Amino acid sequence: MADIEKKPVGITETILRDAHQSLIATRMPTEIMLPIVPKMDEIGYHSVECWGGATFDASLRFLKEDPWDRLRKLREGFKKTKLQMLLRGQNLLGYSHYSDDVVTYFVQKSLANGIDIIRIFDCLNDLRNLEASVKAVEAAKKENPQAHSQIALSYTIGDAYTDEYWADIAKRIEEMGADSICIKDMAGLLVPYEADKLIRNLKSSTKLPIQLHTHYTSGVASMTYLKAVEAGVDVIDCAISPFALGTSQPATEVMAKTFEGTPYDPGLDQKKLAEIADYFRPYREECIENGLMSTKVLGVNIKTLLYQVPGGMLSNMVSQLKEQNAEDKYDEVLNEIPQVRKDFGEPPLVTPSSQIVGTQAVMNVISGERYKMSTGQTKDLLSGKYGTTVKPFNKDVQKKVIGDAEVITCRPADLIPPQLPEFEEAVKEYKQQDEDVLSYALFPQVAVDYFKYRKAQQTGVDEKKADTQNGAYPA
Ligand SMILES: [Mn+2]
Repeated sequence: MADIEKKPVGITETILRDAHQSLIATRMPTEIMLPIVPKMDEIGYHSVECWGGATFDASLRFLKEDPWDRLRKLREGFKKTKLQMLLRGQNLLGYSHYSDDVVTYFVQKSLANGIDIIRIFDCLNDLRNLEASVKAVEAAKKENPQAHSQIALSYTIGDAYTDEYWADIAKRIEEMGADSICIKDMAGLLVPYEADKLIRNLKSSTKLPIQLHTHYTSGVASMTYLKAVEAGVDVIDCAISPFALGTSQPATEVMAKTFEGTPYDPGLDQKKLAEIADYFRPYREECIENGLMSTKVLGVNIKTLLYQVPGGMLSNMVSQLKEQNAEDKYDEVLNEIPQVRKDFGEPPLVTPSSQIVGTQAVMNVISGERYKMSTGQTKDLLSGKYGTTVKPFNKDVQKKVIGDAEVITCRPADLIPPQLPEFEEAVKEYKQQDEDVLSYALFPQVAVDYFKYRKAQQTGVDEKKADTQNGAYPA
């Protein structure tokens, strides 16, 4: 290997976002994060992922924290390290499409409050759903020159996902003006030698840096990183060991050690990494003890590889079947999934498409007739409201589910008029900062509950009425 040019692999640390989202349902509070931030800032990570995904919802709903305040505090602590977030394209951090003015404002405010790298993805890999976010990052570069837009492709397996598909979509991402590409393998489906092939293919079709994100769910993730790094991937996502493995990412220390002394050496200090691991270990123990971390998520879920569907989707299916007293239909439903996916244009299986396909497969089996019953989400998908799938829908199925209802072929957000003014109006009574309107836009009821709690806390402190006020809103 001595004759290979030095090419250190970058490490994105996920402990402050995906690692705890994957292992403890995003429940790590800001107060656990802040004391270790100065040490993390000394490591030399490519970036620290710390925001987006479910952190917003969990902060407001369960932790009674302002997510914007968390971001500002992390920004204050990380003087040198780039901060990264995950954004669900036109859905932002919510579950439905927003108008472009809301998307643009959210991106502006995320950057203004301290984010450097925004990773943006769409469950159908429909790049039109990512246009507004990428443009907003581009426009914000005047004020935030470090701003970086990364388009993440949801990784999946299927007839439509050929070498040509990946090469072509990578080219289109480059043309869109994104700054880098991520392969986002949320289910742990990418096996080592496929990763080698995929990364080499992408590397020959685009000049953009390529980052790989996977989960340890199926047990292959660190081998996948090894092959991907040898194939030229630029950055890998890892989690410090107490919050690594299982449904989380490969361990940071292990990957850093693996590449030590090779041309790919990320150059991280094992002693300093060990100090960070020491800091999080007692918190891990606490989470296991109080049940926040279940040992179930720490093992290898081999079913993921067997059926090529995400682990979360399988457990959803099992509970749906249980509710119907139809657990004996499990194998039938598993066999139905590829059929439904085909009828739906072979989408990747990530939230929300995984739920739509899984629920429909259950309904098809239980009712004994395909598409006799369907959900509103299935109707929306087959009406084009989520965007375009890689293959066309099955026309007969589409007709059976939506009848003569209108089918959208344009970019779905083109049909959504500006929403910001109505959100501003609705939040006016509670607003204490510009960002509140965005919290409201994403989770209206949860945000209002939080705003009321915040007000009560403030009044409690200000007017020395803490006892009565706090009584109503236990923290
Ligand atoms: Mn992930």
